[in-house]
This record gives sequence, C-alpha cells and structure tokens, in this order.
Amino acid sequence: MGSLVSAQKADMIIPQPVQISYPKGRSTFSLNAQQPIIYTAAFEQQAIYLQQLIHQQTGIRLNLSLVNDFTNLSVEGIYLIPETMALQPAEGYTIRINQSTVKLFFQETRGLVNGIQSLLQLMPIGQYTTIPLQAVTIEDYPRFAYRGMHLDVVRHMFPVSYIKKYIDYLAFHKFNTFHWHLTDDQGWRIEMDAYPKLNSIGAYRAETLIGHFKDSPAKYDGIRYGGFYTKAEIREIVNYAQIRAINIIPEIDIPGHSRAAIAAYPELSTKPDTNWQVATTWGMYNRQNNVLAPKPATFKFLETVFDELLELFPSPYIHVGGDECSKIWWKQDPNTQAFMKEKGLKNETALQTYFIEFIAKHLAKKNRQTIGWHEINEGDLDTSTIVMNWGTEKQAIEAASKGFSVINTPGKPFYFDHYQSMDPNDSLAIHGYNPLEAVYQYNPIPAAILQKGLGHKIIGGQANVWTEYMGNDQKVDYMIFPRMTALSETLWTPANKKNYANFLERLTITAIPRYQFWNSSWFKDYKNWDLSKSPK
Ligand code: TNX
Repeated sequence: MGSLVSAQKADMIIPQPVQISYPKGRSTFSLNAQQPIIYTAAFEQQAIYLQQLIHQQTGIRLNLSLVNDFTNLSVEGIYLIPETMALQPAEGYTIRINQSTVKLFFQETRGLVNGIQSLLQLMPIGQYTTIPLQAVTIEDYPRFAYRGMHLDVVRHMFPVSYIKKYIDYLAFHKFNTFHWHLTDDQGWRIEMDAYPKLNSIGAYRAETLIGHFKDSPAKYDGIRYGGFYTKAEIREIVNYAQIRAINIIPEIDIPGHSRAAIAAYPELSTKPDTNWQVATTWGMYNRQNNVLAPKPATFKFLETVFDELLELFPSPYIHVGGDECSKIWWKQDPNTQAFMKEKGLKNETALQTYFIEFIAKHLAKKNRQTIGWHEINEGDLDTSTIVMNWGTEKQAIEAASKGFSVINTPGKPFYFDHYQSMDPNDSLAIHGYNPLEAVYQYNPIPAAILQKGLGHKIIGGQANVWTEYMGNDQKVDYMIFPRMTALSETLWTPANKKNYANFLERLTITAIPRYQFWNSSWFKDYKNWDLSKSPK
C-alpha cells in the first residue's frame, strides 16, 4: 500500500477541457476514506457510481452522505452540487478543488457524469490511503451535442458484460450516445414476442465466412453461429447506460439489410417461395435479395416490431437503417410494381422514401424522432428525419443543404473497421487507412458547410464499428483504441484548443494506463502510422 503519490495534473485530462485554472499558492486537498461523497437524492445512483469508481481505481472507499441542500459546506468531502441556474452550456460541469472541499457543479445528470470522469482522471490508479488533489478550477462543456459510438452486434455478437464495458468506455470518454446495430442480413439480435421466428430462425446463421469476403474461393467455418439479447438483458443494459447518462439508440435496419427477417418470414420478401437463409457472408449489397417487399403484412410487421423496440428503449431517437437498399429486387417484382403504381410512386427510390416515411410517421406518433443512414434522402424525404452520413463530405453537404440535421460519421476517417496502419501483417480489416491522426484532425463540420452558414446543421459525429472482421472483444478493443480516444477529443474539445502532439502526451499519460487497467487491448503501433504515410 503506497500512500506517497503525486497528484495527476488537470492538464492531462482527456478529452481536453475548455478551461483549467490554478489558484495562486499551492494548496491541495487530501482525499482519504474519512471523507464522504455528499449528494442530493436525485443523484444517488451517480453518487454510488462515483464511489465505486474511486474504490476500484484507488482502493479508497468513501462513504455516502445524503443531504437536502448545500447550506452546510463545512464538512471535508466531495460535493455533487446541482445548479438551478444554467451556468454552463448543456452537459457542462465545473470542478472546484481547494484544500477542504472538492465541488462538482452541474445542471443535469450528463454534466455530473462528465465531471465525474474528469475528477477520476485527477486520481492515480493503484492502492492508496491518501491522494493529494491539487487545487484547481475546471470549467468544461462539449463542442458537439451528439457524440456517439456505434457497435454492430450482428456480424459478430458480444456478451452482455462486454456491452456494459463498451458503455463504460463511452462514459470515460464523455460520449453521450451508444448506437446499437441490432439487426442485419447475418442475424436478428433482439428478442421479439410477436414474431418468435426472428429469434428461433433469424438469430442464427449456418456458418461464417473465414478470411476476407473478396478472397476466392470463399472459405466457411461450418459452425452454426448466433444468439440474441433477451428483453431482460436489454433492460439491464439500458438501465446500466442510464446511470452513466449514455443514451442507447437502437437500430433495426430496413428496408434492405433484412435477410435475417426474410429467412424467418419469407412472406415479407419479394420472393416468398424461395428458401431463404440467414446470410453467411459479408457485403450483401446488390448481391442477394435482402429487401422487404411493400405489402400489408410487411407494414404490420414494421409497426409491431418497432413498438416492441420502443417499450425497451426510452431513447428520443430511433434508427431505422435505410442504407444500401438495392432497388433491383423491387424492379423485378410485379407485385412491388403494382404497389408503386397504386400509391403513385414514380420509381424505386420513391418507394424507399415511402418505407422510411411510413415508419418515421409511426415513430413520431409515439414522440420519437427517426434517424437513418444518408441514403434515406436519395428521394424526397421529409426533413424532420435526422441523416447519419457514412459517405464523404459530399453527402453531408447535400443533406445539410436540403435542411436535414446531420450526424457525421464519414467512412474516412470515422470507420473503425478500416485499417489503422499499412502494415501488411496487421490484423485483418475490411480495407482503407484511417490512422489515429486522421481521426484526431478531422473537422466534423466540413468547410463548405461552414461557408454556407450551415454549421449548426452538423449536430455531432460518431465512429462506426462494423464487426465482420472482429470475432471477439479483444479485436474490437484493438480496432477502437486508441482511435476512440482521439474521436472523443474531436467531438468534445473546442477546435482551437486541439493539438496532436499534446494529445499524444495525454494519451500516453492518461488513456493508455486506463486501457491496461480495464484489461483491454489496443493498437500499440499508432505512432508509426500517421497522415504523412500515403494510403494503399
Ligand atoms: C456498409 S455503412 C454498411 C455495413 C457494412 C459496412 C462495412 C453502412 C450503413 N452499411 O453494412 O458493415 O459497409 O464497412
């Protein structure tokens, strides 16, 4: 048990805060187990969360002290103080440390959780009895309102314990959104009562591709693969995320990427007589019929399935996918053509818009807003839907110019399924080169959007983690770290405060010891792969 330790400097916090100031003189607060965490009833869960994290990280177990108000500040301890007046922008917090108190001010749970992360970064990792915290004032709030990480649990599935760990990664990095990709061609991963075959059939594939999907001949492992999250598990995860102020946006991907649903209920497809299977390979676009057919049974299916989803997820936003919906299957199907004629839909793009608007209207009735991948605005879509751009700046500019709010997740550089090195021996990835520095330097608001005065249309950004080539948790960790840490700063820190060299120092001092503490993998060779290397 060591008790001699130097305070971690606030300058080492990641993502970099808006403002840090040190008072004159050199006072410190000595944290020890005699001091309580002092909180009001509304924030009890976060007080317990802080207590647990300090204990895990330092060995010091603080007591909890519930108060009605903060008229008495004479006790030495950590005060969690909600403010009634809006002193900082949304999700902001202020930390004030002097020799007798640590005060964390906030307006909402998210601000408190963000402040907790900074406070923990002022403490070392290890076993201690006393920790000196240098007197400091930190005033902080995010640059973007939407700061997300996505995870595909279809191509490969991960245990509930890992989903929780992933949510902890998000909280540490001051993200506020977990985008959970729950259905796709290769599996349906969420329990559904009204359509049980989505689970008994749709949740399992006969086998999985080995190697890259462009390899020829294609090789398969011959092992049945799958599973799904039960409603009880999902409730547990949603609750876990709520304590950490992480909103979970669930995605059910329609009208394309629907092979798993079609394998379970072929009557929803354009070819009900075909013996459809859950997909066993990757990259289905245009290669296989994976689209829902427009017919009454399908629209009933969509309403029912999304209603079950809404019962589980309190999120104000629901993701309906909408990406890579191949139009050829609708073109070839006489019944679909008859439906289009009847509804006056001039082409298949208009039919895609019809699908998205059908479900968006249904969700709006239940006070939820729809998000879809950028292809949803190929036609003439109502701008109340939020566009998630996975293309280039071009698609972001197009959507913002049309009046959509945009979440920017450009393939370059926010796809963490792409390579982060050009080392031919690097672990298999889909393609590309998105090194750490590219993630750090990317401005989520493209210059052309700023020039048009549409900067406010970019509500934030996100990295997407498609798991075709990530068979287990360690591989996911390897692909997201340290890029996720860079992304956190890209989305949080004011653009004029960012500095890559300084980031790398904080990465080494603050973030990497956390990866180790969490027992997580990461890509260690990040310093050798930067923007000066040219892509393959
Ligand atoms: C395209 S990005 C997809 C995913 C794949 C990904 C691989 C998007 C909305 N759709 O289904 O996993 O490429 O990078």
